[in-house]
This record gives sequence, structure tokens and C-alpha cells, in this order.
Amino acid sequence: MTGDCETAPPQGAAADWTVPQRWGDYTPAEHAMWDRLFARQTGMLPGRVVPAFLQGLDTLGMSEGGIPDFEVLSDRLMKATGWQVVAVPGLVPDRVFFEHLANRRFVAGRFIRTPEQLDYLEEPDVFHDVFGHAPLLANPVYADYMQAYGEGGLRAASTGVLGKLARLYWYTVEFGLIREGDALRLYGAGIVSSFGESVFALDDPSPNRIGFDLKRVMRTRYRIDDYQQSYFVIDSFEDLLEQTLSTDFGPVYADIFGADDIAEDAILATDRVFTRGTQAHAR
Ligand code: HBI
Ligand code: FE
Repeated sequence: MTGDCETAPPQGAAADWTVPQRWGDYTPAEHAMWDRLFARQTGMLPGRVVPAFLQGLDTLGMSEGGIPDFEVLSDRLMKATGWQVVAVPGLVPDRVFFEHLANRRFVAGRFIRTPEQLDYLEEPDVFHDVFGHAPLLANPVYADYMQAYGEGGLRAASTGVLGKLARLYWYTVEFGLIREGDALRLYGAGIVSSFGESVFALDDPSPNRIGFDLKRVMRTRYRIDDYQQSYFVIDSFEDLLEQTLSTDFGPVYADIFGADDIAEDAILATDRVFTRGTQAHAR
């Protein structure tokens, strides 16, 4: 989470924290890193990831090789759902982040990881942000959910519940699972952009896999430095959007404000359990 104090944008960034992508400045080695990550993920995601993700890759023409030019990408995305991808220097303050989402702009880092960071890096790079997040923004229902999330964040920004709302983002947009018949599929960007977690999230016996419940998720802590201890499973993007739009968050915040946080690896008697985790896994 980034501080919410009214921090000024960094040198060279606009008031809304955007920067030029400067696509022409990428080196062959940087494009090659994208191709290496892209080939690894697209080689293992079919059958594992929600079909809408693969459809989005196709809609956005992301198989053309090299780091996508955000102008070309945004032109295709705009035609599909009115979204665009804009470059930012890195994590931006929540209020800035929500403002962009509410206006159908997804903020993406322009830098790409080094070979030493292949499987772990602190800040989201262009592969996480664009390969992970952009394809589902081409799906109309998911695109509506992301805008609704941004609008909800702007409403909540001044009420000190951003930490609770960030959990909703974390357990859906970043690390969500979705049902497909009686199977589970990946859709969270943090999973699909990670080789290790794309395997772990579906195949490993150690994490819980629990049916999505809005309040329960917003009470559940998460860790940012390891695979998830619990994953939450939605029935469909339509259901996720409907739950978000139909919920008056005021009483929800009041309700969960006093309630204790739930540990990342806990299972409640009220949980719809798909798989019960075995033990906290060693990273
Ligand atoms: N900034 N660039 C960027 N990307 C994010 O995913 C992001 C952010 N700032 C805040 C944020 N995510 C999280 O706090 C969300 O839960 C709001
Ligand atoms: Fe992300």
C-alpha cells in the first residue's frame, strides 16, 4: 500500500503521476525479457487460466512480441471496453490509483525486471501490470468491475477504510480464482504473471481455497511477500460485479470495522470450502 498523504508526483511525472512510456527507448534485451516471460506464461496458462484471459490476449494482439506500445495497446483496449493503459513511475498513492481506475485508465510501470528478478520483484513491472492486468480489461464485465472498484475507492478514500478495500482488490484482481464447471481457474494478475504461483495456486495442497464472500474477504489479512495462504473463488465475473454494485459499503465498513481481522490461513465455520489447506507452506 502506498502512503495516502498528498505526496507530489515525482520529477518528470504529470499531476496525475503519468509519464511518457518512451517505447522507443526500450533495449533489445528488455524486449527479449518480455518475450521470455511471455513465452513461459503462455506456454503453461492454457487450461489453467480463465478463457477470458486468453481471449483478452488475442483481442489486444499481445502475441506480437516485445514490450507492448501502450498507445497501440490502448487503442485496441479502448475499442473493446473504453479502457486505456498509461505509464507511471511505479506504485502511486491510493487516491491517484482509484482516480485512474474510476476513469478507465490502468496505470502500468514502464520498467521491466532484470534476469536476476525473474521470479520475484518487489514493485510491479510492465510484465506484471500489462500481461497480468490488461487482458481481462478487454472483458466488458471485468472492465465494469475494475471501474466500480475505482469509484468505490474514491468514495472510501477519505474514510480510512482503504486497508479493507485493498483486501478486496488483493483477493480478486491480484490473486483471484474463478470456477469453471467443477474446476478452478486462475484470473488474478499477481498469479497469472508468476510461473510459480500459477502452479501453486491450483495444484499445491497447502493453501485454502474458499468461496468468495465480500465481507469475509475484507476482513482477511494478506501478506505481500509470499504465495497466498488462502485464495478466494468467485463463481463468475458477473457475480463479482453484482456483489460489488449491489452492496452499500457504508454498513459493510461499519460492520467489519469492529470485527477482528481474519488470519490469512484461517477457515471459518461459515466458509464455502473448496480445498482446506494442509499447512503453512515454506516459501
Ligand atoms: N499503484 N501503480 C500502482 N499499481 C497498483 O497496483 C497500485 C498502486 N497504488 C495502490 C495500489 N495498487 C493498492 O493499494 C490497491 O489496493 C489500491
Ligand atoms: Fe497488480
